[in-house]
Amino acid sequence: CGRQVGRPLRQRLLVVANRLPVSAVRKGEESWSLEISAGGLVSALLGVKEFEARWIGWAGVNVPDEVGQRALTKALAEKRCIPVFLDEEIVHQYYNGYCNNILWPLFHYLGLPQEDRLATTRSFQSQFAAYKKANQMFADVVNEHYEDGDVVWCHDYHLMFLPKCLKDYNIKMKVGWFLHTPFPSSEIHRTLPSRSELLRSVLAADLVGFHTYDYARHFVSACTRILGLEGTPEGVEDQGKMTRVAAFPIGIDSDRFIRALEVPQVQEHIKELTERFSGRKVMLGVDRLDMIKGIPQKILAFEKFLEENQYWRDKVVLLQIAVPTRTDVPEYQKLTSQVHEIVGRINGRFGTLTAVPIHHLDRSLDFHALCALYAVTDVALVTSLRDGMNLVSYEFVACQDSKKGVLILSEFAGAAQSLGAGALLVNPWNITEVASSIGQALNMTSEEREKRHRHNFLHVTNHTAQEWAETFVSELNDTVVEAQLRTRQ
Ligand code: ADQ
Repeated sequence: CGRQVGRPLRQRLLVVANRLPVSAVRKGEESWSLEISAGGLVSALLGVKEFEARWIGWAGVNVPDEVGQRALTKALAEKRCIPVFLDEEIVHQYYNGYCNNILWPLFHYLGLPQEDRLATTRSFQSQFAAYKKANQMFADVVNEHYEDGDVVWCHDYHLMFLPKCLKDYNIKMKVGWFLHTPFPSSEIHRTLPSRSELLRSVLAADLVGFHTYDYARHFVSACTRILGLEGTPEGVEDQGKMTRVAAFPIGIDSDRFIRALEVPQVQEHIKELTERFSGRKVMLGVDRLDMIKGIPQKILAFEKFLEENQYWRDKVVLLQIAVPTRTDVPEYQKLTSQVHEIVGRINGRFGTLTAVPIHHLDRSLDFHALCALYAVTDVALVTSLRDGMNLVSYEFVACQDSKKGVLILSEFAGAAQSLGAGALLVNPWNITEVASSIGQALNMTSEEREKRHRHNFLHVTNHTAQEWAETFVSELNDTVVEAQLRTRQ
C-alpha cells in the first residue's frame, strides 16, 4: 500500500471537497505553479496531522487538453492532491449556478432566486442536472483511488449528492459528510425543488456532521417531515438503515496562530501598527466579501456609534478587511459598491484632514499580516447574518492572549454557541444594539475583558481543528463497526 517501513500506520483519509487547497496557474504547456490557498476548510484541515490525508477536488482551472491535465495531475500528486477536471459549462451550471446561486443563499436563509422558484424552469433543472453530473465525476475519481479501509470524508453543500454515488459504487465504503454552512430550518429546506433527492443522497452516508446541534436537529426534522422517515436521538432511520447525525463543531490550529506571534516579522508588524494607530482603539472586521457576513450592517452600526458618541470620534478606528469572492456575480458586485458607498459617506462625515474612522481594504492579507492585525485589535466585530461557524472569531481569540480584546459576535454565527459566554452577542440586524455593544466593549474594565477572554481562549486552544477531524473520523469508524455488529445480530 506504499507505506514506508518504520512509519506509524495511519489510516488513509480521502478528503473530498469542491476545491483543492491549492490554486494552480499554468506556466507552460506542461508546467504549473501551485500555491496553497486560503479559506475556512483549508484553515481547518491544515491542523490535521493524524491521518495520511489526500485531497480530491477541482483545481479551480479549466484544463481542456490531456497534456495539461497529465502535467497538473503529476504536480498535484506531490502535494497529495488529486484533481477532478470540470469543464467550463459544468462549472458554470454546477458551481456558479446550483451551488452558489441556489444552495448557498438558501442555507443562509436568503431564499431561492425568484426566477428559479419553480422546479419546471429550465435553468433550475439544468443546474441540478449539472450538480448531479459533477458529483458523479467526483465519485468516479474517489472510486479510482479508493483502497479497502480508507475513510472518505465528503465536504460541504457542493457535494450532497456524493455519498449516494459512492455507496452505489461500493456499499462498504466508509463515507462521512460534513456541512460547513448552517443547515436551515426544515421549512426553508422544504422550498427547494430537489429537497427530497438531496436529503436521500446525504442519508446514504454512514455519518452526517454539522457545526452545531441546531443544524443537526434541522436536518433530522427535514428528513422526518419531508421524507416521512423516523428520527432517533442517534440520527435518521430508513428501512432498517441507520444514518448517524451529530454535531462536530470545527476549531482552528490555534498553535499556528500563537506561534506566529513570536515570529520577528510579525512582531515588527505589530510594532508598526501600534505606532500607526497610537492614541486610538482599533476595531477589526475580517471577512470574505459575502452578503452573509453582514458587512454593511456592521459599518452602519459603527456609524451609529460615532453619531451618538462624539467623545470617541477621533479615538477609534475600524479596519475592515474584506477579501472579494465570486466577483463575476452581479449581487456580489452590488455588495462591493454598496460597502464602498457607505464607507465613503462615513469617512466624509466623520473624517478629518489627518485621520479617517474606517479603513476598508478589498483584499486578502497574508497569514503573518493577519496575525499582527488580530494581535493589535481592541475590539473584533463579527456580524454575520448567518454563518456555519466563523473561524475569524476563533483566530482573533487565539492572537489576543496579551491584549485580551473584546469579541462582538453575531448570535447567528455557529461560533456563538461556543464563544457566547466570552463574547458580547448581538443581533446584527439590530443596528442600535450593535452600536451600544461597541460602546460596552470600548468601555469594558480590564477585569471583565480578562475573564471573558480566558473563557474563549480556553475553548479555542482546547477544541482545535485537529481534535475536530480526529473526532469526526473516529466517530465514523465506530459508526461503521456498530452497523456491522447490528447486521450480524
Ligand atoms: P468562510 O465563509 O470562508 O468558511 P470563516 O469561517 O470565517 O468563513 O473562514 C474564513 C477564513 O478565511 C479564515 O481562516 C480567515 O482567516 C480567512 N480570511 C477571511 N478574510 C480574509 C482576509 N481578508 N485576508 C486573509 N484571510 C482572510 C466556511 C463557512 C464558515 C465556517 C468555515 C469552516 O461559511 O461558517 O466557519 O467554512 O467550516
